[in-house]
Amino acid sequence: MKLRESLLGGSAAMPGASLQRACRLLVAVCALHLGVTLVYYLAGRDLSRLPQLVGVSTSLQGGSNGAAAIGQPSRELRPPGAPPPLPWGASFQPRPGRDSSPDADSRPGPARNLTLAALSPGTAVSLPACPEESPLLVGPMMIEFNMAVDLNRVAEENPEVKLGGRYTPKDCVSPHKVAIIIPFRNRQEHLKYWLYYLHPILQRQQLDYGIYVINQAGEAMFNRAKLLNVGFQEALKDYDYNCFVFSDVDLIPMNDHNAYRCFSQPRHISVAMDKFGFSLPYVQYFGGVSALSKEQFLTINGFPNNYWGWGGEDDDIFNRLVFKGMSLSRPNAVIGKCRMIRHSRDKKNEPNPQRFDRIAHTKETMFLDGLNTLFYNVLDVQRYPLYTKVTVDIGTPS
Ligand code: UDH
Ligand code: NGS
Repeated sequence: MKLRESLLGGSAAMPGASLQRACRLLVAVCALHLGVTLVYYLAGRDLSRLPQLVGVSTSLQGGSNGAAAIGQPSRELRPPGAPPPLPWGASFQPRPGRDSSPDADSRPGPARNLTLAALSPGTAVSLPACPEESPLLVGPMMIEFNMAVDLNRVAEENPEVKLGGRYTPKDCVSPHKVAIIIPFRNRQEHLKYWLYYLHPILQRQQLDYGIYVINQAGEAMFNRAKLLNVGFQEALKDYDYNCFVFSDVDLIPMNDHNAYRCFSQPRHISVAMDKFGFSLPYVQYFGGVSALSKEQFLTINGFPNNYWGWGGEDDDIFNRLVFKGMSLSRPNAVIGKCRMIRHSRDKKNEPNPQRFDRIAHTKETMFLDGLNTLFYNVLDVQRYPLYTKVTVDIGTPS
């Protein structure tokens, strides 16, 4: 009775006034409820506006430029289930295809597309999953190499790229945790162009990515595939990457619909290079830029370590994929167009005379040479604003 009295304003209150107060209280509670519901609803639809709505200042503001997506969708080179092509340098039939079921193609279902993200200590909000195709893509791009690139300016123009060349979309959660690995020695001018062009593209693709330049120390013969193996292992020390894009430093995509991420089959990305007349030089070609999920990479025991000098290592990788029953995923030749920076042959990267013999024996050697026999010494790790440079001693040909 006391409680009832105090709720209604005490025993001295008139019955009409008490009823009025009770009604006001009820209306206030309803308004509060409506307000809270509205905030949660809007938070689920457009997170960039949440801080303004709730009056919190965070780095979640800003984001999309809303550019419309154009261009054709990517497609698989061969229909699912079709037998993979013959290995390069081999004359026998590989095992029948099996789906390597990587994480990269699987999208979160409707009930799982919200992820908790810290807004400020003690507060958590749900970020939506990034859409299957980014709304930020612009399609075909002009690529040229006739201007000077200042990396300080590139860093200023990409303020959301964090030290070491790390980027994570702010407004959504990307399933594509991509380490981009670049084999490197003495190509700083090419690297500048690569960073200038690729950072904006990778951000528009809404990837959760990091850039790793693996710099071969010393003057010994160059070894591209071993450097890529090192990149795989070193990147995993930083973050739980689930996808690895292996890119030559001198190749730039001409269309941002060419996704630098992983697919249910190993992905060949540089399928229409200008130097080959915007087509493949041969059907098994897997050089230039490619992407393997962590699972696909582990399945083939990584890449070979014993291709010193130019040529054949990409064909060995192709053979490994085929021998493990995988096929290739590729964009079409329009989306897959890319430009190479013209240059002369590097010193200490002359054609490897042993390459033909090696690619004829991939099947026997792939589990005797690869990640399980990878030895190297990291000499230095430098975190620059736009990339992480790992300088490594990978030894000399044995
Ligand atoms: N690379 C270096 N430094 C080197 C050699 C290679 O950084 O000294 C890296 C770089 O990322 C390059 C990649 O390894 O893009 C592949 O090098 P490559 O020499 O196998 O392939 P590329 O297509 O040149 O760059 C092929 C020979 C060009 C001869 C042209 C004659 N007109
Ligand atoms: C093949 C090489 C590949 C090389 C491709 C394209 O002949 O390693 O040419 O080379 N295979 C062998 O030599 C066995 S390119 O024109 O890009 O220098 O990737």
